Amino acid sequence: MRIVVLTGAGISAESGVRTFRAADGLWEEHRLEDVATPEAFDRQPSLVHRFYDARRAQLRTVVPNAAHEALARLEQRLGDDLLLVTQNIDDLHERAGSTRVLHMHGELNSALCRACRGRSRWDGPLGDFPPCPRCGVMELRPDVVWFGEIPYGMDRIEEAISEADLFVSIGTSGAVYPAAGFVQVARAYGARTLELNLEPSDGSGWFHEARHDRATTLVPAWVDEVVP
Ligand code: BV8
Repeated sequence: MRIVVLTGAGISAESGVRTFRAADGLWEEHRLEDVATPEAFDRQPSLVHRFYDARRAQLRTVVPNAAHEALARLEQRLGDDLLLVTQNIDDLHERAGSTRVLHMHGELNSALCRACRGRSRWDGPLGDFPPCPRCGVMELRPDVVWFGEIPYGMDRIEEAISEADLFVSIGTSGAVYPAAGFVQVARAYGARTLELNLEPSDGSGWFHEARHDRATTLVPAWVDEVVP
């Protein structure tokens, strides 16, 4: 069975990584357009670096949870029949053992050079404007996909969804596109669709089946169904 899994901030919530739209969500404190757009970075690079440097530093204080671990177990059994697409920029899927992970919105532990377009592994701060390890120019930015920018890996995602038997969405509110539209694409290609989320998402009605509870409860149980 070929499966595409899409994850969002909800899968990392129980690891202590804040979500975006919850009452204590990131967007409560920061206006999206002040920290997550290329225009914001042009206007106030230090403010934007502070926002991402803090999230990058927090990564060292959190660990994967049972939902991340269950998906790593699923990959061990399905191999290339599983593609894990995540909107998350944290590294918890990889730290749980997943390898076939596509970060469509980029990664905290990566820096993108605006001069040479090179992407470099990066786990320290960027707020002190260090030189690019490749071209030496001090034009590094967080390697995340901001609003108005094209997500990574869209062709590979579209191809995997077109061949999938099952599309599963985990821990996402379905508020941000193009990720929020994947369920409709999956249905159009004839895949079965399943939502695993704490509450109904904005696109809940598009799913053949929806289960609502915490990811650490729903995901291990679902994986045990797929690969007993
Ligand atoms: C683009 C990186 C062109 C940075 C992010 C169509 C209609 C309307 C608008 C648009 C449209 N098309 C494009 C747009 C504009 C825009 C958009 O969608 N705007 C929204 C606000 C309306 N999209 C873009 O600009 C995108 N680019 O469209 O380019 C294009 C299009 C197609 C093909 C080629 C080119 C780029 C968007 C990417 C922006 N960058 N992240 C950073 O992280 O700082 S988005 C960021 O916000 C996340 O990555 C994620 O995508 C989103 C947050 O959503 P979630 O992850 O779902 O988190 P949220 O808090 O909302 O929800 C958490 C859920 O978990 C909740 O449902 C909750 O119930 C649940 N939950 C909580 N706890 C648990 C749980 N579930 C289970 N267990 C728990 N314990």
